Amino acid sequence: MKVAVVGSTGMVGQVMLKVLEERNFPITELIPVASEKSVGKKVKYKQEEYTIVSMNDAIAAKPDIAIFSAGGSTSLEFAPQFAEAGITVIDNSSAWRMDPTKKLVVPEINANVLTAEDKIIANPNCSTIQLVMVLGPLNKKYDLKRVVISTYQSVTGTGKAAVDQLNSEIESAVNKEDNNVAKVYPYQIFKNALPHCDVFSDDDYTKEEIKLMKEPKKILGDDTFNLTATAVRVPVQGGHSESVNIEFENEFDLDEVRKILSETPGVVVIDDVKNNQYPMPLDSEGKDEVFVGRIRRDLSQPKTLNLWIVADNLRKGAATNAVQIAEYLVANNLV
Ligand code: 2RA
Repeated sequence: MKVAVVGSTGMVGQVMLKVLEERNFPITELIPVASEKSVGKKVKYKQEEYTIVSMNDAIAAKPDIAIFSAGGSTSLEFAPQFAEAGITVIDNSSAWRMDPTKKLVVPEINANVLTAEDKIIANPNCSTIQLVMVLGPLNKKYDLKRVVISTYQSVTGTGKAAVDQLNSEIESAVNKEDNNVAKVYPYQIFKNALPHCDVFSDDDYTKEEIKLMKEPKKILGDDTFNLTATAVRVPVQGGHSESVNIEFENEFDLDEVRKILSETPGVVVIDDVKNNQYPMPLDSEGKDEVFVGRIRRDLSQPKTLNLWIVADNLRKGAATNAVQIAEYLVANNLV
């Protein structure tokens, strides 16, 4: 397989290269792509250096698959050009996710919707991916009625500059000097929590919250339940955490819920509060699983469950999910 990684110098792009290597994806030729200013620079893959090429040179090289993590505007401009050239695009930006002609895929949940005709495939938002990995199997069994999500999102979701802001603020606090670091967020993030992930829309929800309220319905192929979300940025780097309250149409049994989730590929249940065992971002960093714990009945109303979901937003929340889509395409001769 000739594979292009578009946005290969970014945080997610670098993790994509790492995941492709770890999973030994059948690459015969790697084509790293980045913005004009990076053309000619090198990226490492399997202990070898590869020279970054331009978008047009990547199209001309005619890879079989192009995995994009280069932002929405770049994807809107170039994904159709790659697709036009017969290249299958897996895009990590939000550009195509809610486009009715494009598939939005978490392989463990809805890979079966993919066909050879899908030339631009959307990778869901990181906080959506870990949520639907849990909602999917529970919806099948108990039928979702309403979901309330509060997220606690890693600064890695914003990018390298945000990680630099957090680390610099920590350094300033330790050294007791203000090093005037460039601020990505409107406020200090160290020792803080910002209820502000992405930009605010006219209805006073952020775009991140709207993604969490819309994308799960498309992935699950089910418009019969409702969601509401509050997305919060916290000074964490290992992954996104989500407190989720789920009301079902039907009654459930807690032991059966734990069994269903334990048997779901890609999900790991860590739920032993008597021994302080529950998922944490510090433990999820660098892993591909979605971790679930604090599973308990909501005592305030029937047929309602509380739980806690944690995953590395750069891996299962982005790079690994995209690579798993590519693996499915190859395994099913769809590319
Ligand atoms: C965030 N989910 O965490 C968004 C984009 N990665 O900022």
